[in-house]
Amino acid sequence: MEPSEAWGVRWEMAASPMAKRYMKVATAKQSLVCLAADRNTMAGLFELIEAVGPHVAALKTHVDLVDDWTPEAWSRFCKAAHEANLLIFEDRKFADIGKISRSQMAGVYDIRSWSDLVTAHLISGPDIVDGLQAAWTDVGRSGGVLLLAQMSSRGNLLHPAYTTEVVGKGTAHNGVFGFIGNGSRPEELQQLRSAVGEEKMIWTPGVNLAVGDGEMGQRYGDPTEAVLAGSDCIIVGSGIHKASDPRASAQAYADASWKGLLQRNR
Ligand code: 5BU
Repeated sequence: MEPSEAWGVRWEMAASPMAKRYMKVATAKQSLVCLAADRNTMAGLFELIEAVGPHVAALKTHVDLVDDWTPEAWSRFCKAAHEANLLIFEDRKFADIGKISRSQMAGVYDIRSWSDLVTAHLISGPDIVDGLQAAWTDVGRSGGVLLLAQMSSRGNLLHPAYTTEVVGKGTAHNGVFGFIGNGSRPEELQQLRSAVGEEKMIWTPGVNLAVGDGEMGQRYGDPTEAVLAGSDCIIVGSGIHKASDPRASAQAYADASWKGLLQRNR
């Protein structure tokens, strides 16, 4: 199937090359799954790519939770991710002023050199997006920012008025790839989608085939329902990396997400 057929209006409207790249990969793999690769050893991370690479479109990392992290091992890891045709998404949740966020993209982890996508809060104002974009430009690369418009955790402080402001500022900015929405609540997601319109991506954590409350305030919603409500990518962590068979589990999430996309565009 062609991406234009699978994605319909999103493909037509998407202005960012990164969004097109994601939609192509997702179509090729018939999977709208981003694996939250929350394992704390390099061996565990390599094992995951090996097991689930064909069934996921992107890999979400928390580079600072890996116990045995080294620049060399990380660069091999990123190479393996590219070979498996995965976008690399560092969920760093930048929040500082523009110039500091730009510097934080460098530093020990040098996130700007390997990330295709990063997350940011808009709490400090819209210049953070320019700071992050400048960091990619500093190394001759390009990337996309996902702004946190909603969160999946209970009691979070991203209230509807805040969400509206984030969406208003974010939709107008070319450096914004899209928004993080709450995958655990389809009705909240529908509201987010109508505010965002059809151009930008909405990616959603808080998704699990076992719907309900997770650890420490995490909440989970159904993958197909999230896509039907307007999510373009379900972010799944423990549902895959803690499963007894991560490959089979990744395949199940891929199928659930793909079914949602085809149904949404019928
Ligand atoms: P889980 O194991 O599927 O619960 O992992 C969820 C991942 O998504 C984890 O890496 C979180 O950092 C990330 N996440 C989230 O759970 N909720 C949010 O609102 C945001 C990110 Br933003």
